[in-house]
Amino acid sequence: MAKETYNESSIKVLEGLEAVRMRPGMYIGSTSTKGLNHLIYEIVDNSVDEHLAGYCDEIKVTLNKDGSATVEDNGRGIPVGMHAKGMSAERVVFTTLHAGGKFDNASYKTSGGLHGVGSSVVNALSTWLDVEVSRDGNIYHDRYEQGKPVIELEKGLLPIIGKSKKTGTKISFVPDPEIFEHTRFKEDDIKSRLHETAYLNPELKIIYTDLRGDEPDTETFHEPDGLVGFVNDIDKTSEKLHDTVYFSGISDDIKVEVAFQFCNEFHENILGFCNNIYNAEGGTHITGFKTAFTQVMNSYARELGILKDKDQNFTGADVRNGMTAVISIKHRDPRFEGQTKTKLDNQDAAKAVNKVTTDEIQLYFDRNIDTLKTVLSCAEKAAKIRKSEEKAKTNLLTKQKFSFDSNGKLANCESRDPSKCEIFIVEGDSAGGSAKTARNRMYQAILPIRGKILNVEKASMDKILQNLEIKTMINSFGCGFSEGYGNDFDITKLRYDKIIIMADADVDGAHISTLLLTLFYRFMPELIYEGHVYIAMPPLYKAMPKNGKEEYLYDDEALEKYRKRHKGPFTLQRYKGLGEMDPEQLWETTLDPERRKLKQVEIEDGRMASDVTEMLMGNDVPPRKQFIYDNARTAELDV
Ligand code: TTJ
Repeated sequence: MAKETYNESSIKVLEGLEAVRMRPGMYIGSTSTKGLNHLIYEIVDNSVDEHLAGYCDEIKVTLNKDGSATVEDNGRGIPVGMHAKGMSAERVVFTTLHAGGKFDNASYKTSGGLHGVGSSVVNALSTWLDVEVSRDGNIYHDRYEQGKPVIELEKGLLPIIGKSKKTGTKISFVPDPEIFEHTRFKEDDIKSRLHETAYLNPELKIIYTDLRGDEPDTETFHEPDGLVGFVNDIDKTSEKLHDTVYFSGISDDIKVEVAFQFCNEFHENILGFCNNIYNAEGGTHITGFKTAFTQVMNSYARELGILKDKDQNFTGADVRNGMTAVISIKHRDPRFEGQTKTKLDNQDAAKAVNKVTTDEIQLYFDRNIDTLKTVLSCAEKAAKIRKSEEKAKTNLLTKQKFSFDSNGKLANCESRDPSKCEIFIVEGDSAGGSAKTARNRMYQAILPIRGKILNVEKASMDKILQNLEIKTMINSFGCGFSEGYGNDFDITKLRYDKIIIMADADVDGAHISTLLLTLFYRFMPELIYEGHVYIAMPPLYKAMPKNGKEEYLYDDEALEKYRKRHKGPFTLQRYKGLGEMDPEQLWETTLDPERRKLKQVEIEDGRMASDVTEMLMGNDVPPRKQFIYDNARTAELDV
C-alpha cells in the first residue's frame, strides 16, 4: 500500500477503526448472525436517509455469490469533493466514526441504539469495501481493506472510472470472517427488515436479489399503503373485526403516524418506530399513544352509556384487547435508553403522540360509529375476563409466597447467586429424572415438564394463569410476568442467568421449544431480548471406533466430517431422544458447561418480531418448525 494514502488525520482515523475491530460488539451489538445482518441495514439506512431527504426512491440490495453484499441507490451520491480534513468527503464518511452520511442537517437521522453507528463501522469490519459514486456526470471509485483505503488519491481526489448521466451510490462489501462467527447473510431476516423499511416508507421501492443459490431470488418491496399495509400484514392470519384505522399529524415539530386494527385475539401487539428504527423496548411514543387511547375510549364509553356512573373505567389493557398497532414518529433528536438502548426516551414524543392521537382518533370515531362500537365491545369483553383473571392472579401470588424450592417438580440448585445459576426446562419425566441425577446441584436447577404445554396464543389469561406448568415457571424465574413490556415484570429479580430449554431433537421437541418460546416472548420478552434464553443441543449420534476415543456428533454435518476424517471401522449409535441417555451421558453431552452445546435464542427486531410471533402462534405448522430449525442452525454456540 502506498504511503501517500495516509496523512496525519487519517492515521488518527484508522486508530478509531482499529478500536471497532477490537470490540465489534460495542458497535454492532454482537458478532453473531444478527450483528452480521446489521451491516447491511447500516448501509441501507444511509440510502433511506437520502430518501427521507427527498432525493432517492429506489434501493437495490443484492447478496452476491462471493459472499459480498451490494447496496445501490439513486440518490445524489455521497459527496466526493475535498473535505476540511484534507481528503475526499467520501473517505471521511467511511473512515470516521459516527460521521455516517449525514451532511444534510435538514434530514432526520436514523441514528439511535445500535443503528446509525456509521458506515465506517461496516468498513472496519469488512475484508474489503468498494465504493462507486455517480455524480456530476462521472463515476468515482474508492476501495478499502479491513477499513484501510487502498487507492492512492491524486490531490486528494478519487479516480474517475467512467461516465454516467445518473446519480447514486453503490457500496459492496464482504464481512470479515476474522470478526464474524458466520459470514452468510440470513435471507429471511434481511427480507423481513427490508419489507419493514418499505412499509415505513411508502414511496420507496426496495429491490432485493439473492444470487447465491442456483436460481436468483428477486423480490421487490414497495408498500404504497404504508402503515396500513404493515398492520394488515401482521394480522393476515387473524380474524379482523374492522378495517385498519390510519391517522397522522404533526405536533411540536414531531411527525406522528399511527395505524391500528382489532382482531378476535386476546393479546395486544404494539410496535413503535422512531425515524424508521424499531424500538423493541417501546418508549415514550407508545406511552403517549396508550394514554390517549385509554382516555378517549373511556369518555366514549361513558358518552354511549356502555360505562355507567357507578362503573370503573376500562383499564389500558382492556381497551387494547386484540389490538395491533404500529406507531411511527419522526424526531429530530431522538434519545434512547434501556438495556438494549431501544427504548425511546424523549418526553416531547409522549406529548406529541398523545395530542395527535386524541385529536385524530375522535375525528375518526365521530364519523365511524360502527368501528367505535366494535372496539368498545372488545374492551367490555376484556374487562369481564380481567375480573375473573384478577382472582386467578391472586391465587398465583399467594402460591408465590410458598417456598421457592417446593415449587411443582422443580429441583432447585443450592446457590442463590443468579449470575451463576441455570435452570433446565426438560421435556419428559424420564429425561427430567436423569437430569436431576446428573446435574451440578450447586448451580443447575431442573424443571421437568410433561408433554406439550399450553399454547398461550390460543388461550385466555385466566386459563394461562391456571396452568400448573406455566405457574411453576413464572414462580421459579422470580420476575413475574406481563403482557409485552409492562410494569409487572422485573428482570432484576431473575434467579437464573441461563434458562435452558432441553427437548428432543425431533419435531415434537421443536414444537415444545416453540410453545415455551411463545410463552417467554409473550409474557417475559426481556428474557429473550437480554439473552437469557438458550436451547440445549443434545447430540444426534455417538461414534464408537474399534480403536480410539468415542465421540459425540451433534448434527449430520458433524457425522459427515467424522466419516471423512475417521479411517477404520466404527459403530454409530443414534440417539432418538433425551430419555435414552443415562445420567452420565446426559451430563457429558448436554449439561456439562465445558462440553455441551447451547444455542442462544435471538429475535431480530422490527417486523421480524411480529413475523416470529406469527410463525410461533399462527395456525400453519410448517413455518413454526422453520423458526426453531433456522435458529438452531445459525444461533451462536456457547461452548
Ligand atoms: C449528502 O448531501 C449532499 C448530497 O448527497 C448526500 C448524501 O450523502 N447522499 C447519499 C449517501 N446517498 N446515498 C448515500 C449513501 C448510500 C449508501 C448505500 C451508503 C452510504 C454510506 C451512503
